[in-house]
Amino acid sequence: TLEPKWQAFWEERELFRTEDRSTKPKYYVLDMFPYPSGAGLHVGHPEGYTATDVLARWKRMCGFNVLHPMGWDAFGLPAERAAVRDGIHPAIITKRNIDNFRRQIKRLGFSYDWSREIDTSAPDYYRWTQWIFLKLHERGLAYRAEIPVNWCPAQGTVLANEEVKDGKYVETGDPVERRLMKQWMLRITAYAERLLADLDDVDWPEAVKAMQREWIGRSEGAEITFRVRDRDASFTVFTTRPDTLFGATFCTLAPEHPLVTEITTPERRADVEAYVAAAAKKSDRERAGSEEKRATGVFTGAYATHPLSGAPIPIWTADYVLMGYGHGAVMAVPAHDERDHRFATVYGLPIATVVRPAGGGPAPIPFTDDGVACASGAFDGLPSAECRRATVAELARRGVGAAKVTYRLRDWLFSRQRYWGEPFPVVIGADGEAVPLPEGALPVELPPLDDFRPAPDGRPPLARAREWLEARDPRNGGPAERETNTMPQWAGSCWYYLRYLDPRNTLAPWDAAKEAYWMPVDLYVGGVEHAVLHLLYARFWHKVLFDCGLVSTKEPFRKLFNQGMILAYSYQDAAGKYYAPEAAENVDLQAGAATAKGTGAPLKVQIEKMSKSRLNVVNPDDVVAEYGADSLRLYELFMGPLDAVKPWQTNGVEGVYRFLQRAHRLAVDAESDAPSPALKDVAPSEDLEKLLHRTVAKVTKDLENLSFNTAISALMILTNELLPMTERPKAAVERFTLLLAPFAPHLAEEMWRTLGHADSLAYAPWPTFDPAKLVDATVELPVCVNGKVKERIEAPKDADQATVE
Ligand code: ANZ
Repeated sequence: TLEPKWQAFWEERELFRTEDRSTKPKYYVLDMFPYPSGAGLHVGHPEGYTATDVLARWKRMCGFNVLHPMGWDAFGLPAERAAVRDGIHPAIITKRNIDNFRRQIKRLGFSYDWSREIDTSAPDYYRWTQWIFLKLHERGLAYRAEIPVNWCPAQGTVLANEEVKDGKYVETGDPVERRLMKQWMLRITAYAERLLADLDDVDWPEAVKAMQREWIGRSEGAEITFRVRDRDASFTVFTTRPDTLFGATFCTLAPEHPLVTEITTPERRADVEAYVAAAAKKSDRERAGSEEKRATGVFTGAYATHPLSGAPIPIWTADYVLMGYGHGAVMAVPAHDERDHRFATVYGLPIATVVRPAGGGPAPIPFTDDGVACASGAFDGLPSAECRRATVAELARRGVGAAKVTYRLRDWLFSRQRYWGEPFPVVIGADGEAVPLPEGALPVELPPLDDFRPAPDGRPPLARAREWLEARDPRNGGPAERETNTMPQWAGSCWYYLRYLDPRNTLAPWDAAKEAYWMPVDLYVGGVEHAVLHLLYARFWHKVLFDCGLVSTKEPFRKLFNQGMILAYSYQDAAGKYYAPEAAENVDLQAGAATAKGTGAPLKVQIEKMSKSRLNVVNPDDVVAEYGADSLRLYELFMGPLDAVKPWQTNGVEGVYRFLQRAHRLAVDAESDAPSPALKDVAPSEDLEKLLHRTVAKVTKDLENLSFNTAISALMILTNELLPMTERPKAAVERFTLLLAPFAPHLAEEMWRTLGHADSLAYAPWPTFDPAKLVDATVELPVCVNGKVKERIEAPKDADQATVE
């Protein structure tokens, strides 16, 4: 009953409305905003949200001007699928889901500034997403290209590499083909070096930085040109090991390499064409995976000339060589590369050792480490690193090679054949050119449609909006057609943290002064599943905005923290059938065993991901209804370290619920709701004073380190100390209440009121501690005889040797 009361109190007074300008220092604490799915909130969402809310409330008490907003990542495929299935417009489905999410989140008493709520699918939001797209386009960072994509005819859309396996769409099993299609691309590769280098300046988990580095995949090496024999043709390879050039015994081209058709000899043509056709059906991911399996390939019949030795080298084509990396061609060195070695072994190609271990002795084959060059002409005896430099210098002198840095990062495929996304602010002129619209034409709103399937001609759903499709070419006023692709779901989340600064601005995406005051985000909390794509895309856009002079920081998120996933116990019988936890009894978690109520069938108890099919999803609404929001909040943080993966246990919620009841009784008499009669206006004893200082110090330090579970333990210890006192110093209970406030704000407000304060404690000063009070006056000394502790004695802290003895 007291939670709705305090929530209404906060809302009526707009207590958490953030001031735009302030003399206070700022603190911007951000949650990864949710996709409002039809399933509603699960207990994983409030884990991170509670953590950021505790920090927001704590920082307010510490005198910071805190920005703590919430919004919705509202475009996306599930709403479009539901729309097709149920015949309801995705906007209506999305609004319904948002209303449900907002209701659920509000019940938890988070101190969001709801006046800043944003929705990426609202025209007054996506207008600015389109505006940023125009900035990217202006700078040559958005372009259209004919590229091979994974096309799923049944779904009528392109799919990401991650969505395709064995030539099928993983969700539905529909066949997927490779098709050349004109798509929007964003030139993220132009920012590869900065995206890599600036990782050094942010306070992020090392694991996330490592994943981003891996994704960007910087490789230092060389480009080397090989001439094709008896033809006026050449190709370039990228290699990280130019020092092994003398060991190159064949070359391999990607099946799509334009030279393959040209150089293939008549005798080899049938084999090569069959191979190329088969490779076209596989996705890049599968092809890269053929590394582990047996590499396949065919000989083209043509030869290249070794750039230094002049020896003839057979040219093969093989699908482990990807067209999108380097130049789609490799010089194969079977003695020093695993993959080339496997290939050479299968096809009986020569293997020439050109590096030996620096320390001498036998070497494994292939020997892939650095060593000393051998059988490499003038380079013999050079250590590998030196040999790389010398080889590149020699190739450069002859004009057939140069040092080169390559990135695994690809340009970002930025179009989707969907309805429920941002339309591109672009028209296609009569000449086929994509022409950006002027700023005044924004937003380009989604046309109302009632059928969201691809158009009958196979074009995206937007092609069904006949009237909307017709447009004018801004260059000449002639007829033009709107772009029918939409942006991917990632677009809206690339800049939402900036819109929170100024969400109702109709003249600009944000005000420059507000941006300068608030940015960067001081703390960003969310799931590790966004470690690469979302964070990389957002960093990319931010850097472009920085180059446009629109933001003042190079990086958007100063500190990042990933909360660990919350798992749950599941109950399964021998036949694999799942049981709800209520349907199990005789549960022994240690042994992982239980029995089914009624039948007594033995059940296996396991910790697994929460999912509907496992019947182990915990709904926060149910927890709040039974134990209250404060208990849910406290339990979310008390389960273990924030970044740990941990199982939900409802009896754990009971534990924190009992703790909160005890805490309540420190201030409030359980019978009468009046102030507890034990409260006295007396000074705390010296011992209690020390415990208070130690608790303040501990909780403060733990909050700084996001170590919430240990902070809560300290509050429990203090409660246990205070509760039995018949003369309970009111000043001590007040300090305790303030420490509890960020974690259990409803209960803390109630206690604060009972203690005689008319105002909310949301802005009451955070208790301070005196470091001198943290040190004990005496120390305990173990007395050892022959290395064994025989006794312990107490001595004054500053006692000298003689006194102790
Ligand atoms: C010769 C060589 C000898 C190589 C050796 C390695 C070891 P990273 O480190 O990932 O950048 N390569 C180049 N382009 C390729 C493509 N399009 N598809 C598949 N493989 C390609 O890998 C660079 C190495 O991967 C290059 O160096 C090349 O093989 C291969 F002892 O060249 B290496």
